[in-house]
Parts: sequence; C-alpha cells; structure tokens
Amino acid sequence: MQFGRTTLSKFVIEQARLQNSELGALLIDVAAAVKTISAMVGKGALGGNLGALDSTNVQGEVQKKLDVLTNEAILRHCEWGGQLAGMASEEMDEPYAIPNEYPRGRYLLVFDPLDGSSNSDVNVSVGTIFSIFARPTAGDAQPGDYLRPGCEQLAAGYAIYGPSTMMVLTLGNGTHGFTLDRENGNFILTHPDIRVPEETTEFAINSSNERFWEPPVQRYVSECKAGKTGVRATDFNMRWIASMVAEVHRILIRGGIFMYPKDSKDPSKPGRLRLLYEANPMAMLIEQAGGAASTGRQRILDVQPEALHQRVPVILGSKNEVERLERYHRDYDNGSDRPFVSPLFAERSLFRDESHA
Ligand code: AFP
Repeated sequence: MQFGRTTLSKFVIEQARLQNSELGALLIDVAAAVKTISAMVGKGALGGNLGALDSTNVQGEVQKKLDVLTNEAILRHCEWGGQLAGMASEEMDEPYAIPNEYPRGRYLLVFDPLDGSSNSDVNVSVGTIFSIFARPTAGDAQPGDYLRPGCEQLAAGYAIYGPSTMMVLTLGNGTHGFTLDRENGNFILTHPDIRVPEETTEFAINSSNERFWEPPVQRYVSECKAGKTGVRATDFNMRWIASMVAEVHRILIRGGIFMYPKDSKDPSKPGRLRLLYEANPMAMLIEQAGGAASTGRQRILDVQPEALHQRVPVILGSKNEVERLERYHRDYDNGSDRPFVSPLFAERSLFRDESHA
C-alpha cells in the first residue's frame, strides 16, 4: 500500500476482497457519514447545533443536539445501500429496522454516533464508534442477532474529530489509521498497521471515583501514583479527557492504559461504558494492534451480551499493564493480596509477597 496515496475506499475494497465479503461498500458508507459529522462538528457554535435538548436517551443521559443529528447522519447514509439487516445505537432505545423501500443485507451496524458528546460544547475532541457483525442470512434483523460476543465482530472502528479528522479501523487484519484530506474529501492511509507498545508509564482513569473502585484498582492506581518511591520504581503520568475515542487514540499511538472499572457508585451499573458499541469495537482495535482489553476478570471480546445497552467494566491498552491489573483482580478474588495476618502474632505482615509486587 502506498503511504500517503492509498485511500480508505481502495483499502477497504482490497481488504474485503481478500476476505470475500461485501464489507467494503458498508465501510465506505460509514466513512461518508463520518465526513458529514466532521463538517457538522467542525462548525461548532456557527452550526447552531451545540447545547442540549430536553430529551434523554435510554441511558437516562440528557441528549445533546449533536447526539441526535449525528445519529440521523449515520442512519441516512447507511440504510439504503443494501448491506444492512438492521442498526442499533446508543441514542435509540430499540434497534432500527431498514425501511421497506430499501434492500436488505446480512450485516448489522452498531454505533455510538458521538462519543464524548458532553465535550462538544467545550471544543474537546469527540468521536464516532462503530462495530459490524453479520447474521447468517440477509433479511430483517431479530433482537437476538445483536447480542453476539465481540469476538464475532467482522469489523470495528472509530472516527476522531480533533485537530484533524481520522478514521481508525480493523477488518480483523491489523488496525489502520486514515486522515481526512479536507481539500479533496479523501481519507488517506497515514497510520498502517498500528502497534500498541507493550509497556507504558501513562494511565487514564477518572480519579474522582476512587472511593468507589474495587481494591485491585485502588492498589494499581496507588502504585502508579507512588511512582519511583513505590513498588513500580518508576514515575507515571496521568491523563483523563472524558472522550473514550481520544483516550484510545492516544493509547494506539503511544501506549497507555485506560480504565473505566467496575465501581460501587451505582450498583445497577457494573461500569459506565456500553459493551456493544463502545467496549467491543475498541477492544477489537486494541487487540488487533497488539494490546489487551479486559473487564479485569474476563477478555472483553468474550463477554456474552444479555442486553443491547449493557454496560461493562473496561481496562484496555498496553498488554503488560492490563495483564498486571488482571493479576491484581485474581489476587483479590482468591484472597492472596490481603496482607498476611499471622494467627500467632495477630499482626499484619509488613511485607507483601514480592511475587505480587
Ligand atoms: P458522553 O458521551 O456522555 O460524554 O460520555 C463519554 C464516555 O462514555 C466516554 O467516552 C468517556 O471515557 C466517559 O464517558 C467519561 O465518563 P466521565 O464523565 O464519568 O469521566
């Protein structure tokens, strides 16, 4: 592939041909929707689309005008091409049936049209996240068709609307980045075969929730903050943008670990992020780039969905750090991380078993 010359269209058609799929045409429609959204978001206050509506989505979150407009953009661009059996979105309570006047295909498109939308009013990078599955036959999707584990995704990706607009996607053969050339409207392959560094000293978490985290997460973050003075023997840096797309993009480019773990803040929600259209696509992208993505206790791509808008704890990024945090969860669950209390001395040991450090 020619750096700086390969367009997204050429790339996805070539990749889809190699896999004998019709994914190319669908991904080109998604890219067209992304260009529409990029122009909409890029207008900022001049577009008259900032601010909130007085409606809430199925998550109970106040909808931004852009949440609804970007959702519409994806539906309109993708409903007519004949590749889809249905669509589902963070902004729609129920899946979207393809209108009768359009042909149907066997693919399902699941998406968060504007991730990080609470940042759109303050001009911080936001994004679109999407995931593509196939059902066995063409036709109208049934509700159960959407409840497939992330390991069955055929493709996944995101758009990030930042200083430049980029699309990062995978069809199961590596993770690749494309930058929008605004002068001619082409997405150009600029980041072929992205690899996540296995090591990192940069972590991302919303520390205001610290008192609600489980002990293994408190332990991990405390060790990162202790830096050179603690068991990690090196200083860490912290980031929190509150746009998952921006966090994941940074991690794909320079490494890091992103955590939105299970917490006790709202016992009805095992995490904040949604499995089908946030965690799964990001997990596929990260794994295809050599990273890891876990709930802390399970590979995200192996989680069996039980509901369309199900939430899940998310820990993803540089493989060695994700594996360390998974180990801390195992130590916690099997009781081996608690300081040893000798029955003889009824005292806590001052030293943690170094094998866990
Ligand atoms: P919004 O789309 O409602 O802005 O939420 C963004 C998000 O789902 C994800 O992109 C961020 O990582 C996370 O929520 C930020 O959550 P906090 O606001 O609790 O930090």
